[in-house]
Amino acid sequence: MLRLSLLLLLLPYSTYSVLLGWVESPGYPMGYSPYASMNWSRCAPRGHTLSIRLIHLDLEETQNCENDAVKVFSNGSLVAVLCGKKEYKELQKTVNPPLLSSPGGCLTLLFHSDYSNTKRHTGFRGFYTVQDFDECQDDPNNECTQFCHNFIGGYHCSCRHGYYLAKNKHTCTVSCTEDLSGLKKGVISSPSWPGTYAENANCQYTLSVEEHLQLELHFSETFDVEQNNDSQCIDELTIETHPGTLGPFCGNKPPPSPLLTHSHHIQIRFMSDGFGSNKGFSLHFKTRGKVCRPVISNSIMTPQKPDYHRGQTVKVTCNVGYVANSGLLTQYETTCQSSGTWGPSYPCEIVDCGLPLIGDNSILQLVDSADQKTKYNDQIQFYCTSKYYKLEGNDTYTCNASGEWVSVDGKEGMPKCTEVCGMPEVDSSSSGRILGGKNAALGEIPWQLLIKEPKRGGATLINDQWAVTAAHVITGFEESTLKLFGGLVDGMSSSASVIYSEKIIIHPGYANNEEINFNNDIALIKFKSRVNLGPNLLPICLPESNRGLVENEQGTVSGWGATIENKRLKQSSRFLQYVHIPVMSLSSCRDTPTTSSNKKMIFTDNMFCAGETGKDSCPGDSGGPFVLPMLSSDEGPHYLIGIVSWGLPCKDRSYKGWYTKVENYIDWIQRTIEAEETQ
Ligand SMILES: *[C@@H]1O[C@H](CO)[C@@H](O)[C@H](O)[C@H]1NC(C)=O
Ligand SMILES: *[C@@H]1O[C@H](CO)[C@@H](O)[C@H](O)[C@H]1NC(C)=O
Ligand SMILES: *[C@@H]1O[C@H](CO)[C@@H](O)[C@H](O)[C@H]1NC(C)=O
Ligand SMILES: *[C@@H]1O[C@H](CO)[C@@H](O)[C@H](O)[C@H]1NC(C)=O
Ligand SMILES: *[C@@H]1O[C@H](CO)[C@@H](O)[C@H](O)[C@H]1NC(C)=O
Ligand SMILES: [Ca+2]
Ligand SMILES: [Ca+2]
Ligand SMILES: [Ca+2]
Repeated sequence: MLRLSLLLLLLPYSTYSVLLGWVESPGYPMGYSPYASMNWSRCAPRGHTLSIRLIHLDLEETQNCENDAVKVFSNGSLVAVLCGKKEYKELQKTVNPPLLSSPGGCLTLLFHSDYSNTKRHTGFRGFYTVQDFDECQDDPNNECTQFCHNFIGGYHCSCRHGYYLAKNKHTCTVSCTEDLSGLKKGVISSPSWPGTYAENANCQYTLSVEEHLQLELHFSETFDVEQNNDSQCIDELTIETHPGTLGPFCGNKPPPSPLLTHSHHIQIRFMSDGFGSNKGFSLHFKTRGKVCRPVISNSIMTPQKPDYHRGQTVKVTCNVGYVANSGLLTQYETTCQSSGTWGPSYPCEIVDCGLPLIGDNSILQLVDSADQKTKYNDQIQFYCTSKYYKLEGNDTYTCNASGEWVSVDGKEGMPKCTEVCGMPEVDSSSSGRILGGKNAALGEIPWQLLIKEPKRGGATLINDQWAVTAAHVITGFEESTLKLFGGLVDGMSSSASVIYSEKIIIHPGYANNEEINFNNDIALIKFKSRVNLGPNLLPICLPESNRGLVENEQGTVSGWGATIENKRLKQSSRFLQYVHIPVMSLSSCRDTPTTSSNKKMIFTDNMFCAGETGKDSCPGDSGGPFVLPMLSSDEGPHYLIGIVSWGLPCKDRSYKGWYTKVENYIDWIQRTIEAEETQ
C-alpha cells in the first residue's frame, strides 16, 4: 500500500526522480519529547534539484508555530515553517511543492519542540528525492538561441539548418566570413540576401588589391539593417579602411555610392543580434587608381581640391600656431605618390613655448607653475614672491605662434620684479636734527647704509644689489674688503645686515682731489649678492634727470656723523640721526669757503647746498642721503636728491653743506648698472 502511494506520489512531479531516503522527527511515530531538536541538510548534485515530500505531519498547533515547528531552508533562505496537523491531500497540494532546492543547491530542515505538549503528537515523516532540472523549460537564462535539449544533469543547444553552433555552445550563427583578397570586382551581400538575414551573424569580408589601387563600393538601393526608433543601430554594417572606420550603417538608407575607400585593403563587418527580420544589404565592389587627399591636419594645401592625382605637387601651409618637422617648417612642398600618400608628409603640430626660464630662487615666479599649459595661445601668469617688489607691466603672457612668450600688453621680453622704492613702512612723524638732530627709529630710513672702515661714511640703497655714495668716501678703497651695514640705527648693533661689495665704480669725472674739487662726487657700489629687502632695508627712488631744485624746499638728511652732546662736539654718533633742512639759494651756494691753504672751494652745477642755522650734516655723514620730500611729510615715495659731499668743519658752525646733485647722474647710474648686469 505504501509502495503504491509512493509511486503515485512520484509520477506527477517528474519522469525522472530518485528516492534517496527518509526524514522523520525523533521518536516518530510514538511522538516527540519536549526539547527535541533536529538539524538535517542535504544537497543536490549539479544540474539536479532536491525535494522533500512530507507524507505525515502532526505537531503542536500554535500561532506562527511558536512552540513546535519544522522549518525548511533552500540554500539558506527560509521556504516553509510548518506545525499543526495536516491532511495527506493538503500536504500534497500546498505544503510539499515549495520544499525544493535550486539546481545544485541544498535543503536544510530544522525541527524543535518546546518544554511541553498538551497532548501527544506523533511528529512528521517524509522522504526526499533528487531529480533532473529541466533547463529548457524552467531556466529562462539557458542561453540557447535556437533549440534547447534537456538531459539528465544538463542540457545542450542546437541550430536550424544553415546555422552552426558558435564556440560558446549556445549561440547559433551563420557561416559568412569570406576572404576575397585578390579579387578586383565582385559582390558582397548579407547572409540569405535577398531573404531576411540570419540572427547572431558576425560576418567579416576581407578585400585586398594592389597597393596603387583603391576599392570602390556601390550599394544597391535596397538596404534594410535593423535600427531602433532613435536611429541607433541594432544590427550594423561597418567598413574598416586605412584612413579610419566608416559607419556603423543601418536603417533603410544605403551608404553613399560610389563609396571611395582610399584603401587597397578593407574589411567589411556585418553583425546582427538575435531578433528581428530585415533584408540586409548588397554591394558590388571594383577598383580605381588611388588619389591623394588633403589629409595633413592643421594645415591648408594650395591649390585647394578634394583630391589630387598621382605626381601632383602642392604647398602645405601649417595653420597659425602650428609647425611641421620639429618646428623647423611652417610651409613645405609635397607630392602625391602612387600609394595615395604624400611624400614628404610632416604633420603640423601645435607650437609649444615650454616653461619660461626663471631662476630657482628668483623673486619672479609662475602662478601654479606645475600645471601650466605651454602650447600656442596658452597663457601663464607671473608674480613677485616679495611685497617689496612689484611686477613691471602685465603679469600675463601668451605663447605666440613663433613659440615665444609675449606679454598681453605687447611688452618685449620677460617680466621683471622691480624694487618698490622710497616707501618706508615705519612712519616718520617727528622732526629732528643731525647737528642738533634726532634719532631715527628702525625702519624709518630703511635705505640708509653705514660704512665703518676704513673711513666712516654713509651710503644709500638704490636697489637690491646697488648702493650709491660719495666718491670721496670710498676712493682708494680695496673694493673686495669694503663692507656696508644695513637695517640698523645703532652703529654698534650686531643684528645689522652685512653687505659685501663686489665692485666700486667711482664717477670717471671725479678729480680725486678733495682738497679743492668735489665735482662729480659720486660712486656706485655693487654687492656680491642681492640683499633681502625687508621693513628695515628698502631702496630709495632715483629722481627724474631734469627734476630741478626749488629754493627752501625741505629735505631730510641722515647719517651717523657728528653731533653735539652735552655742548660738546663728538666726531660721530652711535645712533642714526636725521634732520630736515631747506635747499639754499644758488647765490648762497656759490659763496664757498676757502681752504686752509687759502684756496676758494669750487662750486659747480653738479652740486647744491642746503642747511639752516643750527642744522647741518657733518663729516661722517658723507656719502649719505638727502631725500625729498622730507621724511615727516606723508607724501611718498621719497627720492634721493643729494649725496652728502662737503662743508666746513662742523665746529665752524657755518650750517651750510654741499651735496652732489643726483639728478645730473641718473643716466650714468642707469648705464653703469645696465652694463654690469648684461656682462
Ligand atoms: C545545523 O548544522 C549546521 C552544520 O552542521 C550548522 O552550520 C547550523 O548552524 C546548524 N543549525 C542550527 C539551527 O543548529
Ligand atoms: C547557494 O548559496 C551560496 C551562498 O549564498 C552560493 O554561493 C551558491 O551559488 C548558491 N547555490 C545555488 C545553487 O544557488
Ligand atoms: C517604435 O516605433 C514603432 C512604430 O512607430 C512603435 O510601434 C514602437 O512601439 C516604438 N518602440 C519604442 C521602443 O518606442
Ligand atoms: C593685463 O592685461 C589684460 C588685458 O589687457 C587685462 O585684462 C589685465 O587686467 C591686465 N593685468 C594686469 C595685472 O595689468
Ligand atoms: C612672437 O613674439 C616674438 C617676440 O616678441 C616676436 O618676435 C614674433 O614676431 C612673434 N610672433 C608672432 C607670430 O607674432
Ligand atoms: Ca510543544
Ligand atoms: Ca537537465
Ligand atoms: Ca536584428
